[in-house]
Amino acid sequence: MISYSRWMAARFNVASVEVDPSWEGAMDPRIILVNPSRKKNVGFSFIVPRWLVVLAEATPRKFGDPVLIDETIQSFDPAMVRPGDVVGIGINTMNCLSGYAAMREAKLRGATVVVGGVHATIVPEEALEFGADAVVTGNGDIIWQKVLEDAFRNKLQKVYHGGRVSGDELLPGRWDLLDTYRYMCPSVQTTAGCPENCTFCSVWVTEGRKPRQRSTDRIIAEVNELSRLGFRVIILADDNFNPATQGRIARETNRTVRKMLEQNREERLRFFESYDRGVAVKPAAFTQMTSEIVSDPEYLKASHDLVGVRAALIGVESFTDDGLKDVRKTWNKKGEEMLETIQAIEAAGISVLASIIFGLPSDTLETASTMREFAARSGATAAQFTLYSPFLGTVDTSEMLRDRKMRATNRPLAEYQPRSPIQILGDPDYRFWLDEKLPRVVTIHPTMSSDEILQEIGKSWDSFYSFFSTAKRAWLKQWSLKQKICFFLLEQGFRKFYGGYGISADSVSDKQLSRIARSSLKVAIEFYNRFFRRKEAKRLSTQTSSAGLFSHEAKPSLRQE
Ligand code: B12
Ligand code: SF4
Repeated sequence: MISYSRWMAARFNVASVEVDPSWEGAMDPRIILVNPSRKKNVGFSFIVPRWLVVLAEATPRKFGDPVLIDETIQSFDPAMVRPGDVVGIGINTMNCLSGYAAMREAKLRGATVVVGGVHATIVPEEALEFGADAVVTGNGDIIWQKVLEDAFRNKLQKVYHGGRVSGDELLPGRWDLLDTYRYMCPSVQTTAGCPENCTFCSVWVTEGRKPRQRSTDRIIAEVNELSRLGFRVIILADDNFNPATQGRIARETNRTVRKMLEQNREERLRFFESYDRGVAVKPAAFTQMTSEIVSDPEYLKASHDLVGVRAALIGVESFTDDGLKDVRKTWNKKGEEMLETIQAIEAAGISVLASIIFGLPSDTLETASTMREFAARSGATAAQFTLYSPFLGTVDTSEMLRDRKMRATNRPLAEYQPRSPIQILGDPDYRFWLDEKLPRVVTIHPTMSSDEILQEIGKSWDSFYSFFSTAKRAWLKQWSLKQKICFFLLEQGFRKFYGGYGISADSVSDKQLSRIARSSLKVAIEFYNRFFRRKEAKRLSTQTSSAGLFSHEAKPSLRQE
């Protein structure tokens, strides 16, 4: 177990707390928002962490424009902080350690530090224990204003509950404050929450099971702004892009919930139509869907035709019945049926990133082979094989932590039946997410060693992305040779950056990128921005002068009534 005081002493041994004179002239007091990262200062990043721009929008203009620091781009330099500044830090479980480090340094310079984000929502007391002046749980969109008012009047409370704000209140981002040329994809949210309750996922716990649709006008205005900035690809950072499809509604037994889902489906389809009419130059969108989208051909077609969804992460999780039972996702198709599902989504023009978890309680060395074989035959454009990991706030992790506590009491097993066959390492006080030397696998699987699990995951990435398999996938696409070559290079790049781990916002991956890989990333993003985005932004800005290009009524509806 980590000794808290030793860790703090080693980590925050800051010799000087002098303020960088270049910041002296700036307006008083300032708000600084920090997105911490374990991998500092890569310089460029694929995806914008949305909370940064949303909190910037939530900051009343009277307090001045906040300074946005995304540590994947630029390390947080504590010298920029002056006494009286308010520093807001957003953390998830993977980057909380870096967040606490930034917090401590900001506090040493006399700032008031407020911590929010998924991790702070799940364990708010931890940020306070580490010295935060205040912690915000839930959505920051509305409550942030109150926090700032209180902070500047010296009336700050310890805990603020932002709750789940209504869809209409979910704010757009302030893109003007971000150096967007450092990123490949901006992220926009269209809906929050997910009606499912998978045991490995914290979304339904924090965001709720009732989907919240964001305001259509706000989404359209935001996407049009991003189009004007030259972005041609966006991430729809939705918890679940298709919360209510025909299949989902059909299996709902609760009448009230079914009614709510039916309304949501109608609302989504209306939104898709308005989006199509209102977004003048539609960017290609990448999002996260459930496989149930195939149960609803109208929804699937509209996602592609009206919203421009061209790729989606689909939570396959497991190809076996037992695996799906493990994660309470038996509504997902299994085996051959899942292959048909993936092929149907691909046939609708949406490239599938099949997301598969390995290391589930029922997984064995045999299921690893099955997983590879199914993935290869699935027809998915891409696949990721992720390690089953205990994230805080999930049913699985809560059970494992409780099991660990009970085991430590040495009560006879007859009195306590562990809930999970998987155990979390360490004694009951060991908070693995705070361990700087965190082992890759923090759990003990009932039948496989950690090495075996990692080997199988490695083998799966190797076989799916082998030169031959990638070339074959490229060859089978109905594309021009140039597109096939691009696809091949992209897939190899995906494997290089995310292999062994899965798609992330760069910041959380522990993967050590070689200098060559980092440089290629920089060159690729620089190239995209310089030669494509700037040109595109210029072209569009000349077009905006012609009336109505970005108005919501720009195009007639394409949906047949
Ligand atoms: C889109 C998404 C992705 C995208 C983009 C990620 C990105 N960084 O932009 C992709 C596909 C790349 C991705 C990857 C991964 N993700 Co993800 N992702 C999401 C998702 C669905 C939405 C995130 C989002 O942008 N929401 C919109 C913004 C506006 O909401 P927000 O960040 O929560 O911020 C609000 C509040 O939290 C609060 N807030 C946030 N910060 C602050 C700071 C202050 C000071 C205040 C006051 C308030 C505040 O106010 C904000 C506005 O309301 C979430 C689910 C979720 N609901 O959080 C999972 C989620 C964050 N991801 C998760 C995981 C596990 C991952 C991966 C590790 C998956 C993997 N490969 O194994 C990777 C890496 C994560 C990372 N951080 O990079 C987990 C995190 C669990 C945890 N306890 O930390 C989540 C919660 C989903 C889950 N399965 O449980 N992800
Ligand atoms: S894994 Fe996907 S479907 Fe399951 S609860 Fe989380 S967001 Fe919903």
